[in-house]
Parts: sequence; structure tokens; C-alpha cells
Amino acid sequence: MTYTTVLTEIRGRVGIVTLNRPQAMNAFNDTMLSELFDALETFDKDEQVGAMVVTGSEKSFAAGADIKVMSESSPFEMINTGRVDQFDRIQKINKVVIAAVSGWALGGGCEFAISCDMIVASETAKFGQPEINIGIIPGAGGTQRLARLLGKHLAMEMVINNRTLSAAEALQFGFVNHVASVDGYLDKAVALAEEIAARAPLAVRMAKDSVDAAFETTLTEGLKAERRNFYPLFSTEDQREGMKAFIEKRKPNWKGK
Ligand code: CO8
Repeated sequence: MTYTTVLTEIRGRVGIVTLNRPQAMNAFNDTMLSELFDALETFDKDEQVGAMVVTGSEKSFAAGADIKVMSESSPFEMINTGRVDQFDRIQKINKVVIAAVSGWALGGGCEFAISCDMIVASETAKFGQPEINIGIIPGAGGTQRLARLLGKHLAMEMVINNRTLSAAEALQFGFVNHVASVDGYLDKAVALAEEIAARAPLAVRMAKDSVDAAFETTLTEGLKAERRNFYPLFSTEDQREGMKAFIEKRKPNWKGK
């Protein structure tokens, strides 16, 4: 598949998608949105790929939705283009997706980053929801995910008063997993993805699904969801192999079965 607004590459067992609209600070137009999710879905199906990284440029991960495209839109056009719905496609990805963020992660860019499974930031990363400045609110999950990730008060300040988070603050709040230099953040994200890709694939998938369940439901239902994912793993070759390897004091050889 040839894309015009994203670049794709497979490094080791890591599928990398690079947002590539430098002239617009990687703002999402409709083409970039559909290419981004097509690329992720393609990697999700590719057996060569064990985990994925999405990144932008050093200056800007993504500056949100393309304001020039949306400026004259009516509600019906917004609904009919399905551009907001595109963001829901991330929830159907089974493999782990890591956002490698440098520079601006604003509006839809911040919303996309926080809908990934982990975030590695460069020291220059800045996260924010500036929609209030242009007379709207976040529409791709920002109000809900920020409130769950950061609590009510900080989420309110970010959404209502354009409070941005620096990389250091994001690390302090547990909003990002790691902060690295601008030269090193992408390698750090790829190394993390490579480590995950080397783990037992079915267990990784069930682990991701179980943690995600915590954002959807009550504790009692979440515990049930965890157990529904836990027991079937005892029917896998990898469970036998993992436990046998532990006892035999050797490295396991995962089959993904
Ligand atoms: N949309 C369109 N063009 C943009 C955007 C954007 N979001 N961000 C930057 N650009 C363009 C600029 O217009 C400029 O283009 P040109 O050279 O043709 O004038 C170019 O990128 C460079 O930008 P700046 O000159 O402004 O660069 P600075 O370094 O001075 O500033 C900033 C960088 C801080 C990123 C600044 O450009 C900015 O504030 N951008 C807007 C950020 C914003 O408001 N984002 C929220 C958008 S709304 C949104 O995301 C809602 C999501 C709803 C659901 C998703 C539906 C798809």
C-alpha cells in the first residue's frame, strides 16, 4: 500500500508509522487519519510484526485535527465524513501500540497519543487540548480519557483552560511511561516495543485486553474480565513452555499458540 501522509517501516519485529504532514505540523486531514489506521490495521495482521510505534516529527507529533478543513464544516458534514469515528479504530487493534511523542501533541494529536497503550516522550513533548481556543471541545475522547488518566481537576483545567503538560509533568503524573532526549526517544520507544514483541503473544494480547477493561467497567466486572482472559491461557503451548522454561532455568521459546 502506498501512503501519501504517513511513512511505514518494519524494524526488527516493530511496525513503525510516522505521521508526515510537516507543512501542517502533522495536523490530521481525512487522508492522514485513514492512512494512519489502515497502516496500524495492516501491521496488526502481519505476523512479522509483534508491536507498533506511532511517531511524528521532532517538532510536532500531531497538532490536532486540520482546522483549515473543519473551519466551514456543519455538524452534518462532521458526522458524515466520519472523521471523528476514525479514532475508534484504535480500540480494535490487538497488538500493543506505543506513541513516541516529541514536540506538540495537541487536540486530536493528544487524544490519539492517550488512546495508545503506552507513551514515550522526548524532553520537548507538550500535551494539550486547545480546542477551547477555537470555540469547540475535544471530540476524539479527550474529555473522557484525560479524566480517567489524570483525574477530574487537571482534566478540567486542560480542557477548559488550555493547560498544557510538559514532558516532565507528564512523567510525574504517570501520563507517559518514559522521557528521553530528542535524539533518543524514538529508539527508546522502538526498544520498548521490541521487548514486548519478544514476549508470549497471546499473553500480551490478553494482558492488554484486561487492562483496557479497567477503563470500561466496574471493579467486579473488570475482575471477571481478567479471569475470562486468565483461564484460557492455561490451554496454550506458551503457558506450558513458559512454566517449563522457568523450572528448567532457561529462556522460553514462544510459539504464539
Ligand atoms: N490545523 C491546520 N493547520 C495547522 C494546524 C492545525 N491543527 N496546526 C498547525 N497548522 C499549520 C499552520 O496553519 C501553519 O501553516 P501555514 O504555514 O500554511 O500558515 C503551519 O502548520 C505551521 O504552524 P505555525 O506557524 O502555527 O507553527 P508554530 O510553531 O508557531 O505553532 C502550534 C505550532 C502550536 C502547533 C500551532 O500551529 C497551533 O496552535 N496549532 C493549532 C493547534 C490546535 O488548536 N489543535 C486543535 C485542533 S482541533 C482538534 O484537534 C479537535 C479534534 C476533534 C476530533 C478529531 C477529528 C479529526
